Amino acid sequence: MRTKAAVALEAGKPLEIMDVNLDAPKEGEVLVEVKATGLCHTDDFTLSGADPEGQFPAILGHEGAGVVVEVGPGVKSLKPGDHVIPLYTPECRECEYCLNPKTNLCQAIRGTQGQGVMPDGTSRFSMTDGTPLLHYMGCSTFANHTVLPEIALAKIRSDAPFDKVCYIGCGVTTGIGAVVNTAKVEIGATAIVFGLGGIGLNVIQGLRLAGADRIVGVDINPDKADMAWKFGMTDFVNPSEVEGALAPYLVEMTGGGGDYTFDATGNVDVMRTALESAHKGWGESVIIGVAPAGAEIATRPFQLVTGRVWKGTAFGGASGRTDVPRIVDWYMDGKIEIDPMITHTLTLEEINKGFDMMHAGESIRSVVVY
Ligand code: NAD
Ligand code: DAO
Ligand code: ZN
Ligand code: ZN
Repeated sequence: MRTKAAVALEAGKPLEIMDVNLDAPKEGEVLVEVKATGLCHTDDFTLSGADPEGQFPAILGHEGAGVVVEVGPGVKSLKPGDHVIPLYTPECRECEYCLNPKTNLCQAIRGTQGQGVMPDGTSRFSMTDGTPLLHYMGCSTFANHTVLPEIALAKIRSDAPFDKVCYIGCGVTTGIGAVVNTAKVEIGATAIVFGLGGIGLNVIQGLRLAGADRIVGVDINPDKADMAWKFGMTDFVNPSEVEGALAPYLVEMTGGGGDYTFDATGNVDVMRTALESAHKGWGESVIIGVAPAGAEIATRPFQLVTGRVWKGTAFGGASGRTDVPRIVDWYMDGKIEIDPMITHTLTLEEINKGFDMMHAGESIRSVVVY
């Protein structure tokens, strides 16, 4: 079939809107009509060339929602008409990783997903001249139709609005999951969140949900504070207004440091500050941000010797087929908010404008509705 897509032809160039070929789903695969897709910082990271694993030409996009159109041979859990959210972290429920409750990093299709192809080693997408196009994070939601493995689709209720719940495909689940799955924040905790963008705001609403008492937000863009207050931030710090080093300032302000601190910036210097702002003896610092190719983190080992814990999270530690439908329910039941964070709704033709607004810090989440 033919479908319309925003194609990343090479790093650093705007996406090009074009018709592309999409082959039918093969064994264990599903054809999905994408109804809406969110623009995540990670798509931009790849498009910019900063992603060490970035490959081109490809169809980016990993945050979406849509409807099953056709299932390939052997697919049992989904049928045409089902509403789904694509999962860049699949859940096969059979591999050594899925069977270990300590991780959500299903490895069933890891090798081929990282190479930008389906599990049989081939791509379903090509340009109309026959040039193969790679898949991205196993999702490729910047196309009106895409093919995914069955294990990379969460079936969701049919009354959930696509243009809102698409955000659960990455940002919402990553931020809230970092709090409830990875950090396991307790009622009454003090937390510090670095970066109040599409992920950090969801960390903040996750902290409110978990019952944290004090939620300190840190961002170099003071405009980001307005939304964070609405989601539960109790204190705001703009690092450029702090004299001297930021970590001691935050430790002092919180009476010893955060029980939990979160990096949602992707900046390795911020990651260090986050670790060093965690409470001596028990503070845990969670890295969510994805750093540029070659970047490394550093701290004095004594920071860990004296009881701080440094950890990271992918997709908020969520097992997608199990957890994503529940998060959709939380949204539909009013337990979490999504709508105010979707600051812009665009057509596919406007997708590059969405990335421009992301660069300018003007948007939280832009969503393309097909
Ligand atoms: P964003 O651009 O919307 O937000 C980042 C925020 O950090 C912005 O508000 C910016 O002003 C702020 N910031 C930048 N430098 C700062 C500094 N030095 N100090 C304080 N604040 C600073 O990005 P996002 O969509 O929220 O994504 C955040 C990070 O999370 C990115 O690195 C992204 O790649 C990563 N991410 C990780 C996962 C995962 O599973 N681990 C999933 C999605 C996104
Ligand atoms: O299993 O080895 C692995 C890698 C899983 C990739 C997880 C990616 C998480 C961070 C990327 C940001 C997502 C938008
Ligand atoms: Zn698995
Ligand atoms: Zn994302």
